[in-house]
Amino acid sequence: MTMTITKQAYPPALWHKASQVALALAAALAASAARAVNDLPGGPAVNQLNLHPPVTRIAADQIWLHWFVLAICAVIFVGVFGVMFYSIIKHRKSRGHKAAHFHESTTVEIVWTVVPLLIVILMVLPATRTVVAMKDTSASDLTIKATGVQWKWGYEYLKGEGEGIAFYSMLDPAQREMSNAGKPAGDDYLLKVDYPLVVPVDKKVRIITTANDVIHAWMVPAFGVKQDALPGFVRDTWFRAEQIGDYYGQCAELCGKEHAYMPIHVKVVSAQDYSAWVAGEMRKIAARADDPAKVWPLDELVARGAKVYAANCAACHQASGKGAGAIKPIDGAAVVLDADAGKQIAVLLNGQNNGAMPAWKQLSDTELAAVITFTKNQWSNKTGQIVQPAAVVAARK
Ligand code: HEC
Ligand SMILES: [Cu+2]
Repeated sequence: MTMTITKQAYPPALWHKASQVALALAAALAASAARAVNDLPGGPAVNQLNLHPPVTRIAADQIWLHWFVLAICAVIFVGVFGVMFYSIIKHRKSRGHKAAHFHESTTVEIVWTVVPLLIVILMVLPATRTVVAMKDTSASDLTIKATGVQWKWGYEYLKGEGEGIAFYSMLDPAQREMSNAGKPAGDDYLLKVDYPLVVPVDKKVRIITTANDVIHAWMVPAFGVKQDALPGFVRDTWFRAEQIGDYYGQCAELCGKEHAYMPIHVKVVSAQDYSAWVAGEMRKIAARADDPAKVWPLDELVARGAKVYAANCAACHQASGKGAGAIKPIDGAAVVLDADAGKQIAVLLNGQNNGAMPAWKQLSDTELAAVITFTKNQWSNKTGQIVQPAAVVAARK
C-alpha cells in the first residue's frame, strides 16, 4: 500500500508557522539588502570569499601557502580524475578490452610511495618555515599581555615603549544597544570597541595571551594571528604590522553567551603618533596615581617638581631658570616670588602672552603644584612657599 502525504496530513497550524517563518526570512533578506553595508578596511568585507588582505609578512606567507597548496591539490585532482576517467572510458569492456592480471608490481608501489612523499615534502618545507617564524617571538620591541575575560579583553603593556599602560577594551555600548534592538548599523557593527589596542607600525609586537575564566582566542586575520588564551597558562604570538590603519578581529574560541561581543580592534599608528599616545596615557596614569588631596612636605614636592620642570619647562626656561630672549626668566621673576601663589597658578593654567608661554592644563594637579613649588624654591628663589595640589584643584574651577 502506498501512502501519499498531502498538505492535510500536517496540522494546519504547522503550515501556518512555516509560512510565517518563510515570510520573516524573506523580510530579513530584503532588509539586509536594503541596508547599505560597505567593506570595513582592516576588517570584514561584503561577500568576502578570500582571506583578509595581509598587513604582516606572516599573513602574506599564509595566503601564499593557502594558494600554493590549493594549486597542488587542484593539479592532483585533475591528474587523478583524468587518468581515472580516461582509463574507464578507453578500456571499457564493451570495447573488448581485456583486464591485465598482475600482482605486486614493485615499480607501481615505489612510484605511489615516492611521488606523494615528494609532494608532501614540497608542501611541508615552505609551511614549516612559516610556522617556525610564527612561533619566533624573540627580540620583540613591545610586549603586551592580552587577557581574555568574559566578555572583554584586558591589555597590559609589559615591556617596551608604553610599559605600564593597562586598560580593558570592550564592545562600544552603542553597538550593544543596536544589537539588543535588532538594528545593526555601520560597517564596524559589533567590532567597535571603547579603547582599541594601539601599537606602532613596523615594530615587532609580542602578544602574551592568557585568560581569567574560560578559553578565549585572540585573533586578527589581517595579521595572520590567532592564539588561544587559556586560563592558568600563558601562550604567545607576535606580529609586525607594515601598514598604518585599523585592524579588526574577534574572540575566536566559543567562550559563553557573549562570545560574539568581545571584538578586537588594533590601531596601528606611526612611531610619532604612538609616542604621543603613550605620553597621554602616562599622564593619565600619573594623574590617577596622585591623590590631589594629599598634603606634601616641601622637600618631596620640590623633588617631584624638579622632574616636571626638566621634562616640560627646561627646554624654554633653561635648567638655570634664566630663560633666553623672549622667554622670561623664572629665577627672580616677580610672579614666582609673589606671596600670592594664585598668580603663578593662573600663569601655568592659562598660559601667558597669547600662548607664548603655553597653558599646562594637561599636567595633573600634583604635577602643577610640584613644579610651582620647585620654581618658588629653586635658584635664588628661596621663598619657602609650598603650593599644595588642593590649591591647583581650587584654581581649576
Ligand atoms: C615653549 C616655551 C615655554 C615652555 C615649555 C614653558 N614656558 Fe614658561 N614662559 C615662556 C615664555 C615665552 C614666557 C614669557 C611670556 C610673556 O612674554 O609674558 C613664559 C613665562 C613664564 C612665567 C611667567 C614669568 C613672568 O615673569 O611673567 C612662568 C612662571 C613660567 N613661564 C613658568 C613655566 C613653567 C613652570 C613651565 C613648565 C611647566 C614653563 N614655563 C614652560 C615659554 C615657555
Ligand atoms: Cu572569548
